[in-house]
Amino acid sequence: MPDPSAESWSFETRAIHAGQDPDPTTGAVVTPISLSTTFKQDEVGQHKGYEYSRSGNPTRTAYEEQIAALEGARHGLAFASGLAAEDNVLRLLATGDRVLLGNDAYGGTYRLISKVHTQLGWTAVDLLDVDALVANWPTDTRLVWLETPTNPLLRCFDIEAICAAAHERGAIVCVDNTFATPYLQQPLSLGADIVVHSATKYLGGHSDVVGGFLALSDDDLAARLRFTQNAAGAVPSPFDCYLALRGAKTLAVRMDRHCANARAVVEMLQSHPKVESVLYPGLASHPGHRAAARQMRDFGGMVSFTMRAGRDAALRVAASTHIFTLGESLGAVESLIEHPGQMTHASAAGSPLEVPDRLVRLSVGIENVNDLVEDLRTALERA
Ligand code: P1T
Repeated sequence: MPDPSAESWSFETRAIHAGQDPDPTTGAVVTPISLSTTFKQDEVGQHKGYEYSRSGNPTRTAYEEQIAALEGARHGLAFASGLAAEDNVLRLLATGDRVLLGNDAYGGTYRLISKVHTQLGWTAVDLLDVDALVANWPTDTRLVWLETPTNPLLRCFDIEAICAAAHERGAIVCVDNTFATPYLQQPLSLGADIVVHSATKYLGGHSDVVGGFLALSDDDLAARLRFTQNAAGAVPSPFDCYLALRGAKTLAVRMDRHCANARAVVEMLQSHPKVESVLYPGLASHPGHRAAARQMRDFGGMVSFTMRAGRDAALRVAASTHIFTLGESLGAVESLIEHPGQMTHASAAGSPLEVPDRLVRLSVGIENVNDLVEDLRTALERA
């Protein structure tokens, strides 16, 4: 359970103090990396809250309390990767239950639902049109899975309206908040049942730890997820927890800079003749802009665009930048560029979640904004 005093603290303070009281035995201000796999019991069953490090670990507890406090959640559960966290959510369902999946999402999420959890039914749906969604609602739906903003088209969905529709029809809603982060958007306050993160991205923020996270306030659901976290065992190491906790301390200041830099990059891309369209939630013409403006503090650091000349030009831009590094992943201090069709979303080829082949995705980092804009402009000239 998060530190109760954390409830009155603002976001930035929670990031640095929630779950992170100085160590009571030494006074250490920084949360220790607790490597012990086992913990002494005074009598059988009498211990200080820890027995075995898969079931619970002090460094993990600090990190779980920190991120739960940032999401406004009663419970936080850390996992070895974003997909491991997602897998635990899908294990809540029974054979034959249906997942409604937004028709734009991380390729690995689509792969997990459609190729691993083959005992489940799934339908890819356009979550932008809630009326159409409700009109065609499959009655066996138990879970609605949505990213907002989505990966990689950055579509934004009305979390509140979708949750209301789902709850009326007996389904729960899991929101992947990886792109927005709890600094920009807090889905639980809008009615979501579970928030999932790839902590590998903005929470960790430095491209040096793979992790996943679930945040939620429902005690029963949390107990079921805590059971599978331990029983299936996809937990992060204490060092991973330390890195993610350390990274998340600076989430607010990093996000402010990611958003500001992204705005400048969007402006340049919009005026460039080789760019066909710019996808960014902050643009008034963008699908879901109004929902984003309502439910997000700012529009994030992810920007996608399509190249007028097609796929080969998109591949050339992706290979021509110097500061933007060509690579998968996102959300860290350094800027990244990639071609979703052949990289992060290759597993969605031929599916309803296939992405345009002329699409380029940017994770705008926190380097100097003029350097970033010039790097991209030069790459576009060459493409
Ligand atoms: O990579 P992992 O920590 O397992 O998280 C999976 C995941 C879940 N949700 C979203 C929205 C994601 O973007 C990801 C991972 N995405 C990438 C690696 C990528 O480059 O898009």
